[in-house]
Amino acid sequence: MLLGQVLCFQHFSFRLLCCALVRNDPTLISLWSRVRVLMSLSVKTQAIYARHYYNRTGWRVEPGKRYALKATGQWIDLFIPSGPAGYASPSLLFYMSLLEPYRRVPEANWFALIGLIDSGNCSAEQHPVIIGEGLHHWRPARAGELVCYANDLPWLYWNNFGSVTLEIREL
Ligand SMILES: [Ca+2]
Repeated sequence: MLLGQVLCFQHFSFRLLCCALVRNDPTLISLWSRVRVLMSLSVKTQAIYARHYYNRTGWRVEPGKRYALKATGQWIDLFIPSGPAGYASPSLLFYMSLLEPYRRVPEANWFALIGLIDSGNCSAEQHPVIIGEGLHHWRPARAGELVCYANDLPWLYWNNFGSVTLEIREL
């Protein structure tokens, strides 16, 4: 779907909501709720589990297309709760800053939501994308399945709990 079409549709939806609220018209409010349902059908949702080394989404992405990603929720690293943006090494746990270079993506926060595009061989882990709380206009570098995980030390997934929810929408 073209970005212009999405923006036009969203603009229409917003104007419809405004009219419905100003006029307090039940018919318009009902119509707006149906439009919202139609818009939500274009959004795919997937749970990303902290303990899984790889979370396969089943979503095939392609270069030349643009996607909006949004992540919400909370997962837990042993006893440290975190959102999908992840967390910095706590000052009280000084050893964690020493371990930062050994994270799967050293430059990203602990428990930041990471994505990679699997073109057939996940083990390469090349070109990870830091998704965090989301990306507004993501352009994949190549075609493949989007695979996600919490950024952690490769050998410390056994003490991870919970999941975050990831949404994807093609623009
Ligand atoms: Ca862990």
